[in-house]
Amino acid sequence: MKYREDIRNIAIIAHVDHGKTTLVDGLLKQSKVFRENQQVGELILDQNALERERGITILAKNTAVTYRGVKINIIDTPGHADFGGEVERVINMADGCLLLIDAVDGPMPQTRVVLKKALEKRLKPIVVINKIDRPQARVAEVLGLVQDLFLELATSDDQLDFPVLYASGREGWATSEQGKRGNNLEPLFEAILREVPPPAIEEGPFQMLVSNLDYDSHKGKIAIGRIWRGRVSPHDQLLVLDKNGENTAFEVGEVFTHLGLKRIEVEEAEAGDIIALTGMPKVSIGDTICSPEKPVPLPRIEVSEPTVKMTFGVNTSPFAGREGKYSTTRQLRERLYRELETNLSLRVQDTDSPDTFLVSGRGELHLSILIETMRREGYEFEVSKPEAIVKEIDGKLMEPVESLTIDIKEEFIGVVTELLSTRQAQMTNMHNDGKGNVRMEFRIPTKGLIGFRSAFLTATRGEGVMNSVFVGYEPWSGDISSTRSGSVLVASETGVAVTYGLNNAQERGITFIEPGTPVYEGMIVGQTNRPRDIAVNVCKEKKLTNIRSSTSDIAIKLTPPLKMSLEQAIDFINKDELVEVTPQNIRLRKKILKESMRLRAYASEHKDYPEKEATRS
Ligand SMILES: Nc1nc2c(ncn2[C@@H]2O[C@H](COP(=O)(O)OP(=O)(O)OP(=O)(O)O)[C@@H](O)[C@H]2O)c(=O)[nH]1
Ligand SMILES: [Mg+2]
Repeated sequence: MKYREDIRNIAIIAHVDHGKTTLVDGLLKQSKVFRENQQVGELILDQNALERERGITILAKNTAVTYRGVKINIIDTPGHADFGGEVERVINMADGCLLLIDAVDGPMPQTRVVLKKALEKRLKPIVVINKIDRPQARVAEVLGLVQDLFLELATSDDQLDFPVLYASGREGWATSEQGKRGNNLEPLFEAILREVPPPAIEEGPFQMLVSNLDYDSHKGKIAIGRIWRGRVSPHDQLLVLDKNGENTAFEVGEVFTHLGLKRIEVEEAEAGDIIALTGMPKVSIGDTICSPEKPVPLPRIEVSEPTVKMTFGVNTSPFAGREGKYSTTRQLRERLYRELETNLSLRVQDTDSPDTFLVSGRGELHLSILIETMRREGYEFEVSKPEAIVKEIDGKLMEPVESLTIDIKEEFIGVVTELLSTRQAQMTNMHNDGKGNVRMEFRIPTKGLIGFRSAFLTATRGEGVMNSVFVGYEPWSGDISSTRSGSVLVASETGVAVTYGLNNAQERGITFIEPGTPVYEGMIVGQTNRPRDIAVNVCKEKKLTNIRSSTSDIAIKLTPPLKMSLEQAIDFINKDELVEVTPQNIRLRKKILKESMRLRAYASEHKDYPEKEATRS
């Protein structure tokens, strides 16, 4: 076997927020891929708008730097469990990984998940205890926990002998000596060169696995992946082997390698490198691109199954078609199926209704990011409450179960435990650091986690941190009754909300909209503590009389409305409700808009309930 000493391929993996992208900033900056005094900012790789707004990585990305004549291809991955599919998608390209661990948090649920994947793939790990600059850093303790984790997950003895560096990605330094401060990232660059095996190369006909796709309006589809065998040049005649075993011939347009944020056009690329190719008319992630001399597919990329599903439907609200650029079934269907080309852990299925699609993903965030992306592209549609995906295994009904880690201040233990007990969570561990910070671990069915985040953040006044990872399927443990406290205020008429009407509504609960907001019958305009929904006429004006009764009527002071983000809205709704998503608005609505029909539906489900009993105000 030959090796390419001039290349190293590494993936950066960690739990969410442990500093991966920030460390990549440092590697890019210190390897001088930018012009002197070029302004590049922070989290350079988190380029898409949603990543920047949320400060998280959503898509795995390739970049490269050169250090002492060696090209280091770097793959930054997302740490959030919902985007675990991205890690699985790209990890094949690497020979080694940097496992980052926050010096305060220590190993977290997703640390275990990504390390397990990396060790299974036999990547050579380099442990980087990161954020050493944090005042509460507990380096020795964290190192001990990391060693325990390796003991548990290693698939062979040699994996237990891993190098450790101590770093502050943000301050741009790393050192191999615990307790010392470094000056720059050279020790990390050196460790990568020394520890990560150079890619083994095979001579022979070209073969590459497509791990990522990009699109350029001039060049068309761009396939990104690692070359496993042979070489490639522009104008080569190659084949794409797809999942159905079909071959499509094409001529290579351009060949690129990575450097910093750029792609560099090259005349030839060789096995071991991570490259980008143009020219293929169609290609999907997981396909093999190869020479017609030896058309053998590489193993396809395996990603874990989705655990959460919801419906995406054509907008059926009375306001449909007003705010979106794309609102037809055909457009929605096309867009959803197109997403499957790159979003590997997503599933889309047709349903009995031609206007509704079942979309499954790895968690609420995975799905809500898709919703937000589509809304920004100009789509309007409606989505249902997410549900856990249950399965029948050996004739038994099984459901996904997650491990949930919660970090809160002591004073919130009571409320959080109470919230979780209604959601079938079981505490498995609790640790108090003696300074008022508590970490609790639970096992909880996925169905119990749905809608939990908003409630948790409210209960902990936004201070709590929660993380969950899928652990497996377990026997179904029964339904959870609605976890939403109270019911909703529903508009009884179509029109425009006015102060007077909203003021009446506020006597019954909290409202979600401002005066001047167009509403339709069946739209949810607020929340109430009452056990049943209440229909309210928020468009109702005060009757005009000639006599002004009192001055207090003139200036009604409304409580400001409670505005929900997309995720909060999805968390909030119940099964008989929908979120209407358009580029301009997020509205909540009842599935059945007409009040009389809703009452009938309710009565038929609750036999003891007299249909007539009005809830109108
Ligand atoms: N104190 C300190 N903070 C850091 C350091 N590195 C990153 N951070 C901060 O930690 C937060 C998360 O950093 P990111 O680099 O986005 O973390 P990430 O691992 O890429 O996060 P995901 O991609 O979303 O999983 C940011 O607010 C950073 O400023 C560090 O070395 N020290
Ligand atoms: Mg990141």
